[in-house]
Amino acid sequence: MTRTHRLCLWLLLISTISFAVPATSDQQHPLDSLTVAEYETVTRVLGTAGKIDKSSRFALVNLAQPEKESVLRWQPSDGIARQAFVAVRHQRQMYEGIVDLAAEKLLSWERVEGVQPALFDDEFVLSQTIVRRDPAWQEAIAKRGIENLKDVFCYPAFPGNFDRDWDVGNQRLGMIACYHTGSDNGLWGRPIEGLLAIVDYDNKALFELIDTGVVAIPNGGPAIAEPQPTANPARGPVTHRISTNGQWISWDRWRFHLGIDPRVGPVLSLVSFEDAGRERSVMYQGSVSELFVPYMDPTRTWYFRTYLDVGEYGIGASGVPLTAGRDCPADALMLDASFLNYRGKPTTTTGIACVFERLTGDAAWSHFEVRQQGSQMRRHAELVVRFIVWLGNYDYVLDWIFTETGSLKVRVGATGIVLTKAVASRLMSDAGAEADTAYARLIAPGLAGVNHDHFFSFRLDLDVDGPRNSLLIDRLRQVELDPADGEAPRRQIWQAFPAVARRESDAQLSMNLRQPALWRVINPSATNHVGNPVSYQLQPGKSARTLLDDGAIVHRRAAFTAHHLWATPYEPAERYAAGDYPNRHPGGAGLPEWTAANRSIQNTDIVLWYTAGMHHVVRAEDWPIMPLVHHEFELRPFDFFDFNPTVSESGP
Ligand SMILES: [Cu+2]
Repeated sequence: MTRTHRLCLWLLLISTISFAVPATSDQQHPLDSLTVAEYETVTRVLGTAGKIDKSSRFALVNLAQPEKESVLRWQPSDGIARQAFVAVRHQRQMYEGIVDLAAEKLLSWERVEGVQPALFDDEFVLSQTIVRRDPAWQEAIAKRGIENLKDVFCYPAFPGNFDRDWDVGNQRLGMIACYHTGSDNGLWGRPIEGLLAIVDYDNKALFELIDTGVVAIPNGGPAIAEPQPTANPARGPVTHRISTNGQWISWDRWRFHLGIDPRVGPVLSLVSFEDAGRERSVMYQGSVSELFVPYMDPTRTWYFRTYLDVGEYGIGASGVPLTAGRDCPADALMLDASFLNYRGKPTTTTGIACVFERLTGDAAWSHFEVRQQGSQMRRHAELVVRFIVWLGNYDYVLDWIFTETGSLKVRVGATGIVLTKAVASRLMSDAGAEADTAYARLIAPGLAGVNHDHFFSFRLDLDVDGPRNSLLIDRLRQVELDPADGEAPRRQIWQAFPAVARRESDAQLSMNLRQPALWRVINPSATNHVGNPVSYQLQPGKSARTLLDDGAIVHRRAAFTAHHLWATPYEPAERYAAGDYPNRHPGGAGLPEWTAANRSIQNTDIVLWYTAGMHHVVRAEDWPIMPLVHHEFELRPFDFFDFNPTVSESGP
């Protein structure tokens, strides 16, 4: 739940681990991630221009996206214009700027009014120190039988925006809930319930203390067995068919550029598939856009827990350092990435992502031919790009999966530890159990897992055989027939009724089993060998939709959850579904704001926004650690090829 290098801070608090020495490399492509040397240029330019001082906090520094047309036209002989986007909080004000890295020049610097950036690492530490030195909080802790403040660990969240009196002031406030660490069972199973400290980070003071009464601290849960020592093989040799060139990765007939952005994590760009000697474009850029995790407990110490993990914490720089042979196969290609931390110091995370090939044991296709009494099959091999983010109690495993059949799948696995609430009931037969579990389920004596959702929003800038695309919706509808008119006595069938989405409002769609539809990005100017427009289909997988009304206060900041699918005309500044600064935002930013003009999305460069959702009713088996729950969707070639693309290729 925290952002840049919170892992570092966490570890600083409880142990000591150091990160690898930053490495630099020459840029080879306009989309390459910023290097340590470039980050140093950013801080030097801002320092020279007098825009920052020691008190300044860097909220986000990443590659300023170069103009798309210039990237598409780019040749290695062109040279590379490099610019960094910078968001800095200085003297309680947010500023955004662009730094020209080659010229070492500040191109723009603007104040952004009334917004709050994601959590800074020092605020994570400040959350602990503000409460610990407050006498009222100390008294509340003592009342709960805790003698040693060192046994208390606190975790900050942001207050959201709920039309409270103090929501107007845009103060930088944190909501601090604490846990008792004094057992072997881990802190997440020992919440100090009924106590919430609201802290003012700017004034380094307690803003309000809410104490709704003592609840016994639960005894955690069964200890999680110590992991077996794992072999930690040196990197490589990479034995599969992956080849790399700078940040380019090629496998089978796929080729793409992979960067790790500090805010959204992996960004896959210029994704193409080689078809009969032609490199055919599938997607210009794809990445996570936002994660929304609202809890459904309306009580005073819980109601605000509606986390927007990308905008409130940032997930890219919080990627877990992965180990080959444990988080990824032993022969995986391990990738590093550098970020600028909140104080303007470059850091590098080694193994922040891995890339590997695997045989799934499934068939890409198979067939038994009766006339020859023989069968054929093609083994299913795929390439996985893996990134794992650590968000406090939860962990998300994000896999982008490429298949030989031309599909690109995205799989998000939720795991880690559920957010728990201490309750008086120890058994469901206890008198107060029904009330205690109105918004939760009892998962251990005195410990409840609170109902919540996970929504994963993805930004998918598909360019199917080029940028000029349309969204075609094939609606499958029941058709009544009159047997008297036909040759056969059939009375009902279903037919596909295709319609092109002309404007943004036509593309605000959700899954509906009774009224199914295929969502396809077509290129109206390119046809396959029988004259159908080439396309890629966005095939949703297991998903859920918000159960709350569009206008509900909880969802105003995350209105993108109102539909599974949105489509917008390409606009470089539109990157985050809940807006650039969803923290404390009154709501309506991002997709609802952009689509208010109901722009044309026909035969132009379009971007899809897809949200996979999950209602999480917590079960006993989710404790003490939650088995991975996967959500997946697929970008599937649909008339993109003239036939099954694996038929003409030899398999692995
Ligand atoms: Cu969950």
